[in-house]
Amino acid sequence: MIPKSHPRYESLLLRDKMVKASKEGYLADSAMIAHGRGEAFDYLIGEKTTYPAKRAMYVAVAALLLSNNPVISVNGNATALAINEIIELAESVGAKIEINLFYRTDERVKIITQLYKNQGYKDILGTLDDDIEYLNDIKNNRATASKTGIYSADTILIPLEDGDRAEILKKSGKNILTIDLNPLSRTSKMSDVSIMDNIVRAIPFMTKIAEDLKTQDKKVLIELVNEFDNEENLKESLEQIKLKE
Ligand code: PTJ
Repeated sequence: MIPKSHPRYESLLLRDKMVKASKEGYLADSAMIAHGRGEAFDYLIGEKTTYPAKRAMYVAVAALLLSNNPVISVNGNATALAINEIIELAESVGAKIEINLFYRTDERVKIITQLYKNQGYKDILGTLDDDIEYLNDIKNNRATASKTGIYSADTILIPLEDGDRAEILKKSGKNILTIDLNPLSRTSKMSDVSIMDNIVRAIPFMTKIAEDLKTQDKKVLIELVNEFDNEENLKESLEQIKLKE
């Protein structure tokens, strides 16, 4: 038990979730390394949601609401840190959820499928019995996608995605939204909308934004998306990283 008074309480709580998930056998071998890199960036932005991240979140939610077939892609880390929040966001914006693993094994897919079902979410895609296609005709695990999900999606939210998969998804012509604490990552640079924030803060905040944007005129959402410049926003995100006290 971590005492609430501990100065690193929130951070330790997330580590605890990762350790538990690792013991349950559904994390990639390198999941902890990815988490540690995220922690380091989070530390440098003061573990707070920055203004450019908020701006990107509004745009990402608008894009999800405007899409015909939006999908939220989930991997081991995202599931360990924010399973319930992801389900809530998906339900709020009308997006599907697809298991999309960089290090895909049947065993990991099976466990993650069950975790979503245990939370009452029955429509999870990318499962072992799903109809799987290959994006851009690339016949390897990096390019697998559910026929009714990522394969036919127009917009995909990819939290904590590896650069290789982000590139394959981008090349297949999709609108790519990412949540990645590293504004210098290939994924962040390649995406249409990059949210430099911790998934545990970003996802619930996006659900709140969705409740607001759903009441707005479609024109407002289109304007939000059209006026956004990801490169400029990433530059501003980078400026939020503080190397001095
Ligand atoms: O479950 P799998 O097999 O799909 O594998 C998942 C990982 C995350 C291991 C895989 O996709 C991977 O290797 O990713 P990378 O290349 O390490 O990229 C993950 C990115 O997410 C890095 O840029 C991290 O800084 C960032 N990141 C880590 N933790 C968080 C985060 N971004 C937002 N919130 C976090 N909590």
